[in-house]
Amino acid sequence: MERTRIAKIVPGTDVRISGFVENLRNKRTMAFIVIRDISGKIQVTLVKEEHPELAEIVDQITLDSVVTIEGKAVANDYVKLGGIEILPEKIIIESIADALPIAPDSAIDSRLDYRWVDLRTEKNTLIFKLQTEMTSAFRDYLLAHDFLEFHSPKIIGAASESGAEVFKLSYFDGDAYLAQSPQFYKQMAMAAGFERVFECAPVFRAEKSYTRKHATEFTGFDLEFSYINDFTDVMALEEDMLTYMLQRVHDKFNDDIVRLYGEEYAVVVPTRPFPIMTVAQIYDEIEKRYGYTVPESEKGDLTTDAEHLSYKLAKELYGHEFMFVVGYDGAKRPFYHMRKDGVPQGFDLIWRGTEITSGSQREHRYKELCANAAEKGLGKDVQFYTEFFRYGCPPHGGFGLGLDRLTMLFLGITIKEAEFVFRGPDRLNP
Ligand code: AMO
Repeated sequence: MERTRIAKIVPGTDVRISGFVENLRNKRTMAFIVIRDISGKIQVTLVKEEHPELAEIVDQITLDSVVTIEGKAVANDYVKLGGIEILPEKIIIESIADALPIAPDSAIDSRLDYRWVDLRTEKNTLIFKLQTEMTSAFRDYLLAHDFLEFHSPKIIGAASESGAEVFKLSYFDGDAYLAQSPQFYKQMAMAAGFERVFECAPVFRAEKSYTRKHATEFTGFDLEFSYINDFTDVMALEEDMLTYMLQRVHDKFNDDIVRLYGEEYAVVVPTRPFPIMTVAQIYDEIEKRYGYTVPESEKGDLTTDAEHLSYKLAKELYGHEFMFVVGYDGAKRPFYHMRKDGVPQGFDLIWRGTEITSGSQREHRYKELCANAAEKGLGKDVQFYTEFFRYGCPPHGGFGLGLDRLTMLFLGITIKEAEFVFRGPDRLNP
């Protein structure tokens, strides 16, 4: 007999199910076992007198053991779980579980030590169901807009963002680095005439940050496209893509999110256009409204506190969860951003008070790009990259979206919980 997923069980049929033992009440005359698979839970009801051989098997079962059960699915209004139960004819123990080392309310680091056990709950599997819907919505959107999905190398010969935050590894007789971004390769694809590309892949940052939003390895959703007029085209595409994704997540998962994470995380499908403010305007407003004064040295960039306050501001001024931020100081932005009158032609996008994206129009003119690099003291290191712009390259722009950040903001969790397996300065296992 073929296995049926629990959510697909129809009363009145013979079924074979497999899953973890979620709950077990082993009484003198009856046994009630709740079985859980990824799709749902169901009760198995054993009348011991009718099947003494099965009663002996049930005596051996522990919580979280994996079992396969064959029997008849019957409707029963007294059964709380969906009004269906299974009357077993066969029980196979696939794997016996020891007592679990953690509980859902254990400290996060213990939970991460036993991440595979931690992930068994409905609440935690929702994180990854949601992530699947997000990436498939992005893919569907971009494929419908003529993007190619490409895969850029993660072992590279030079730093791709900033030299300070790069992991160095030994590579035969020399050194190599783990890619901090597909940035240079997205742009290489523009020079190759691909016009529109995206990638969903690991990104590595050697940052010793212990915050709720930093990881040393995360998943980047990156894209780049050609023949833009200016960076507002890039913002418009991101706005459209995110709205499409949020609508899909809303339609499929809003009820589950509210039930498992709370009403405050209800999915809000945004109105368009998203609000846009300059860094200076945000500082002005949050000083006036909330008494926040930015330290002089941080003025051209948003501090983490200002980022949080910008959420309050976006809600007060625009009734919105998103805020595009523009007008950063050139000194605070990467050399590959195009500049107009010294102002970088780029933006960050903040959602619920946390940065989820950086993007810009890129400098595609060889001479100007080399000058920008030289100004930042980058010469030889980025020569392989500046070469991409010597033999013709369309004007282009793009952005990078942190998938783990998006996930954590959806559910109000930290990045440690939003990643399947978190990587941070003190965590390399499991
Ligand atoms: P940036 O460095 O801002 O831009 O990264 C893009 C997005 O990636 C996410 N992110 C992180 N997520 C978890 N842990 C981290 N340590 C971390 N660092 C960044 C954030 C961020 O907005 N090349 C540019 C993108 C571009 O211009 O296309 C870049 O990498 O969500």
